[in-house]
Amino acid sequence: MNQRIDLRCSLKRRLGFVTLICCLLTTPLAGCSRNDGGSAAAAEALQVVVKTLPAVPHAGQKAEFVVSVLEQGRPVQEAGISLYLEMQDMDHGEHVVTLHEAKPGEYRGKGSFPMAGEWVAHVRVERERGTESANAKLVVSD
Ligand SMILES: [Cu+2]
Repeated sequence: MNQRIDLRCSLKRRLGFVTLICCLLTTPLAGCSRNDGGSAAAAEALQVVVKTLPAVPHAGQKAEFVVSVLEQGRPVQEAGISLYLEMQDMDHGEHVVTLHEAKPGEYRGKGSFPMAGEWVAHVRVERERGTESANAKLVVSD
């Protein structure tokens, strides 16, 4: 048990910088047409922070993604979180990384980038009320 906690701590210390704090775009799913005047709640901003390990991922190598999702300072739990990785100025298609909730409001998963350069991670946050997304810019090295 202790060992496991130690492992987590050291992992955290080696974690890269905060790549981005993004504000949300609230885009409720088309199928979810609740139009009951609850628009204030729907317009609340999510705080999405994307970190990578290593801090600057290498092209062609696995990187770990750690995405924290907060709403009004509270962790957003049991959401479906996925990343769509897209190269900024080039079409490499879409690389989807599905994350799992490692602890409340913190989602992790692994993926890789085929090429060095500037990338955008589109973070999708799926909940019952709809899907929201945020974008984070990432730099990938050789
Ligand atoms: Cu490219």
